[in-house]
Amino acid sequence: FLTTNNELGLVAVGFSGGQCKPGVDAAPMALIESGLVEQLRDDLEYAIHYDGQVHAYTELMPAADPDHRGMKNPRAVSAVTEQLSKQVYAHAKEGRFVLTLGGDHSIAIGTISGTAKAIRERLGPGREMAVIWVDAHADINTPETSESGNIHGMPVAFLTGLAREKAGEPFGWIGEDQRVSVKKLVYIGLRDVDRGEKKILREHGIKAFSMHDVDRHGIGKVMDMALGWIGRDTPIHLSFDIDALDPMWAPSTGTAVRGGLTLREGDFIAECVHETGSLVALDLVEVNPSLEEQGAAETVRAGVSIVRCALGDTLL
Ligand code: HAR
Ligand code: MN
Ligand code: MN
Ligand code: MN
Repeated sequence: FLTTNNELGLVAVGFSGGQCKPGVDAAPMALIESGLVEQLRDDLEYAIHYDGQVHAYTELMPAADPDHRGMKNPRAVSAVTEQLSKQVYAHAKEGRFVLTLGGDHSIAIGTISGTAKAIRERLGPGREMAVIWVDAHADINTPETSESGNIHGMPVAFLTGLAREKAGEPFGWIGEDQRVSVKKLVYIGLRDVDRGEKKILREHGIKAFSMHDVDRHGIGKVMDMALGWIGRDTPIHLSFDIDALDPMWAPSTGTAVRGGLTLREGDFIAECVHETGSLVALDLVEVNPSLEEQGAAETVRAGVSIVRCALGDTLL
């Protein structure tokens, strides 16, 4: 209802500065080389708007980037996500579905801020989109609760306003119209949540379905509950971290955690969100083809499968 028919904006983000392991920047090219764009165009019949580039944003890299509030590469991540936010906003404003291929999960600061602003403008006052965050991790550390200083563990804190910066500081560009409220956020797949993050989730009453919930209820019931929490006719931005999947299906990722979703459970989540008709954007992040190289092709294949399912591929 909010995306015009089968128009898709694709943004390829080769950025790894939200964490310390090189290689996650190569994921967009690996996904594209595996035929993702042709599949979306030919099998799923999307009209694809793509500038043909994997953006590395090298022109935005600061000469010096000392730690700020304990964050590593704060200016680089801030500059990249600010630019990405504008790119995603431009697609979303045209009513296109926005597919962003990362990159580490810090890039969600750019993608979600971009769609949040565009969707707010389209919906009018008092209404906002929801975010479904599928991940082994909650990525809701503030700079102060983070033990690693890696910004890919903090995007949700900046997007919800739990972490804030003054204008001129890194991430000071994030405005109120680019944020999402904690009540519109739902997690699925959590199993490696830091102590400070658990406190944040509890104190703000954030809806979260851990692997324990998936085990207890099954993924079908979990999706009913997740989508029920969001409610009908609410635009949804799906941010899918490949490490939500068990390392058996997605070994090539920077912070793999055992005990995750099966590939079918991941695909099922994507299928259910597609079926709502309310999905407006998808991020696929944290595929790192240079890690566990024997599993790289399989990890890329899993990523392609998630994207296809979210974009309407069906089994029958
Ligand atoms: N919670 C840890 C931290 O903040 C690990 C975060 C890992 N994050 C990702 N994205 N791989 O989900 O450093
Ligand atoms: Mn993540
Ligand atoms: Mn993760
Ligand atoms: Mn469909």
